[in-house]
Amino acid sequence: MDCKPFILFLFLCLFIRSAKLDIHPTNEVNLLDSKASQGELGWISYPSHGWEEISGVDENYTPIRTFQVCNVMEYSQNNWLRTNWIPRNSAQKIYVELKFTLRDCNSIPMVLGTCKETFNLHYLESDEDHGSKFREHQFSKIDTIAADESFTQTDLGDRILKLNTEVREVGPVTRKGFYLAFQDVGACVALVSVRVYFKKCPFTVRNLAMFPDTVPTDSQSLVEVRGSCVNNSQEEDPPKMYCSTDGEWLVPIGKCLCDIGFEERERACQVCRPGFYKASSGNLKCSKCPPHSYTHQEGSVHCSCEKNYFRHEGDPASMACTRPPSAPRNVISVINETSVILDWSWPEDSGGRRDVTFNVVCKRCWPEPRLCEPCRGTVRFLPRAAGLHNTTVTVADLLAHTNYTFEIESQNGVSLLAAAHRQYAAVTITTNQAAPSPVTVIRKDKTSRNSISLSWLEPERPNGIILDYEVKYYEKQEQETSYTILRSKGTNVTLNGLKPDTIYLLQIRARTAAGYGSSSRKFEFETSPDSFSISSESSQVILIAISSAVAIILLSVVLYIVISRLCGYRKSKHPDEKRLQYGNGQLRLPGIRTYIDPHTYEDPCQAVHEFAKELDASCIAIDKVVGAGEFGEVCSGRLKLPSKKEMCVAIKTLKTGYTEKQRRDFLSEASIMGQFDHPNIIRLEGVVTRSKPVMIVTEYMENGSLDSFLRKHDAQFTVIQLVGMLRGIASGMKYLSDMGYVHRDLAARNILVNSNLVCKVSDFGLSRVLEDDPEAAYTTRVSKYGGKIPIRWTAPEAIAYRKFTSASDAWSYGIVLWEVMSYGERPYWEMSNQDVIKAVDEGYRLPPPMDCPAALYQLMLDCWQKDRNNRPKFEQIVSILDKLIRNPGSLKITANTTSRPANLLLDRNNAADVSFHTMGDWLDSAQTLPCKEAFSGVGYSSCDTLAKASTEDFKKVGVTIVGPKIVSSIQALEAHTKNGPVPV
Ligand code: ACK
Repeated sequence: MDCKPFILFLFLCLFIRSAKLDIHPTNEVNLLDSKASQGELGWISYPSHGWEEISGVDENYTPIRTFQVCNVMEYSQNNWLRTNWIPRNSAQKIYVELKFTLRDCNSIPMVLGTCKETFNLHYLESDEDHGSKFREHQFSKIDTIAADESFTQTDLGDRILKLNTEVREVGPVTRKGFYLAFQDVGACVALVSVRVYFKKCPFTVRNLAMFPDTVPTDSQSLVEVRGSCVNNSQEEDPPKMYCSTDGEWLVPIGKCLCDIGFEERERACQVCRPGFYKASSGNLKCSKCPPHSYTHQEGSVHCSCEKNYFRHEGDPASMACTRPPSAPRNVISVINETSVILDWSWPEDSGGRRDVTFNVVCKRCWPEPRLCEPCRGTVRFLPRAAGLHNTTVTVADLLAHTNYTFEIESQNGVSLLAAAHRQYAAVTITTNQAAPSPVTVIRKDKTSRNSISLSWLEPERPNGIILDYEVKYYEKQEQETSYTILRSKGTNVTLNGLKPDTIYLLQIRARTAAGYGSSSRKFEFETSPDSFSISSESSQVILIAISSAVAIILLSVVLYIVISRLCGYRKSKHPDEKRLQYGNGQLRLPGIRTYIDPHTYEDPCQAVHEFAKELDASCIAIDKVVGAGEFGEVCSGRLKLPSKKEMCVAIKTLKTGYTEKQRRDFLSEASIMGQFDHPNIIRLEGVVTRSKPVMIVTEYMENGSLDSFLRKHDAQFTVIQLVGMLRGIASGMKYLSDMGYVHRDLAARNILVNSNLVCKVSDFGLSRVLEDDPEAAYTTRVSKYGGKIPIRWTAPEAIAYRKFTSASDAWSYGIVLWEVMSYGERPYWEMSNQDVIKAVDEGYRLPPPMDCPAALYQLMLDCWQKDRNNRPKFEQIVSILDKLIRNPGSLKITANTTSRPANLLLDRNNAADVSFHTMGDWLDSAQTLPCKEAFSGVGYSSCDTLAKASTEDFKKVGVTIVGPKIVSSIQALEAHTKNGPVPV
């Protein structure tokens, strides 16, 4: 029976189903695939009537070749089908995949007992193709192949068709190639496809390393494979993987990193795009260029800086390019004799960097012609002159009464890279007079029984011309209970009349126009013992010398009295004498310059020309009007004097149509101003009286008057800056009071501020003192000039009975202090003048401004002491403020609660106690032991919280404190600074 046709039919149906699954894994490399051959396969059949090659088509109508055999009706079947020679390639182990159908013997009618349901698979290795030579015995059997599923024919005549797939492994194979053979011993089988393959680990890229195609070994062990880095990458750890016998990659180790300028994209290292950079190797993405930098190229490792921007060598590539900082701002100087504290604000633009530092350059300057030279090495900078991280420096050991310019330069890490100009702010100061430093070197030249001759070296810093030396000495054992003082013009002296064999202690101090300096330390000297006798000759000489000296001294005294009487008479009209008479009614000490009231001149024009320079109007250019004064407009402009640099000036004009009195009054301000020479007093440049308009020309103050300046810059300054301004005002007022001048209208509106925040006292009118001031108000009391009084700024005794003194100026200073600390708030707000007078009289005082340091509020209260003798002198105010500046920590304790002061005044007795610096001080001084408990009861546990407590809070716990009668802020401050840093 021939069953071949129906077998073939089955094949086709099965192919349609199996083809869909016929996708081989990528790690299988085919050595043979019968389905891939479209022509005859050319395999050999023995005997030739056994296996038969048949053509068919698959589901795509692609021709395929199949083999079949079905000699089930005959005995002793031994049909071989041998493949062509298959090259081994690199395979070590091969896989044979067979697809076949096999007919169930039971389904074949009338078969003899020979029908089989298996066939055998064999192979033969050889190094070459043997062609058609076939020897059965050379083949080795791989396995007997049985069908998992055979097909059968049902009773109804339907056929159930099953395709079997069997895979067998063979290996290791070592020869160059091999044959496979299929032995049929009497089955009905159709070999639909034969595929021979081996497995490999295919090429792959892992961790940016490439791993080549790798054929696993036949043994069970893994093959270790070294990867090689993809282009533009470097090994970080050597990359490795293991190829398993199943053709799978296992255990990746190590990795490669993309080079700089390349990033990992799609398992490769690809170049950075323009506008991006990568500065370090690693598998990061390329980064966008940071601010102020760019790149137009691919593969950039960094970005270039834009014009005027730079990168410091230590800057990371990811940092924005930066530029040098702008100049420091708001430089203020606080002068203390021969030292100055410079304080400034951070530059507006730090250039994008945090490493801003400051250098201070000191120049000593002469005004005419303006020449400057670098300061000598004796000048000390604290903490140092260069590389300052803070915005303050103290410059010490300057020369007294000398002009200096300080340039404060800001720098950052890229300043040196920028060829730009230095960025600095300059401030010019004049040091004050200072007493000489102590004498440090004293030498004993000669000693006798009754005398000692000494000489010494001039003090290291004389700070002026030394007028004489004071030598004080006494017997050591007398402990200074009695001493002798000698004055010497030179640097040597002989002390006579001493006891023999006695120890003396001696101190010397030098005197200049600024007064005595500190005494030297005590030096010890001993006279010779009694046995050391002087010859009679020498004693005679001494006697003659002493008698002559006494005679000369007597003669000098007589001559001096006669001459001074004569001169005194002749000079009685000299202003210096008026000084003694009119210096605020006080007798001033000779040698100290004193203010002269221009009204004491019969012709006030004479006073103007004595104290003010007449300017040629052609030297003045008016630029614009900046305000209105009582007598006319106030303008800004420029003054260009021959052979001098042009300078900015303020010009006060006298409006046309003035009366003679108005002219006199207008110019009296210049007569007063012209007598002053101090860095905190507005400087008069000159007057124009010989042409019209009549003008008063002063230095120009860029920031105008202090009250409006503060209102414009509300809360923008540090406390130290405010204290620096206040210190300047106090220093100017000290100068005025030393000169015997009483201002009478000290108020923030009459203080001018320049571009360096230096404050200068201005407004020195006379009759105007109170009349042209818009704040002046009519009261029943009028000033001695018949003018009005600015009630809110004026001391009660000046309001009540016109007692204007430096002490009433100190009261006004307290109000200025309040105005400054409240950034230009109006004192007593909208209270009426009458209410202000009444409240102040009853002991009420302004409350502390918001965030006002307690020490400053205490100073205000001291200035507002009812008894004017208890108010601080301006000298003390300056020294208090200096101490605060040197010890900024003392400004941290604030006097008030957090809000702006309410429109309510404080009882002076309570208010006076806001300033205590430690809680203990305060409680102890208040002598209120029970109150300690009371406070602990309401949770006042620290000085800070206590300092913030309002008067109301104090009252709540029943504490009332009587304020000390003395100037408590000075005491409190001194007590505080004792423990604070050592003053410079
Ligand atoms: O606040 P201000 O701008 O500053 O307005 C007033 C105005 O003139 C009337 O006094 C301004 N002023 C007065 N003297 C000077 C000066 N020396 N420099 C600059 N401004 C001045 C003042």
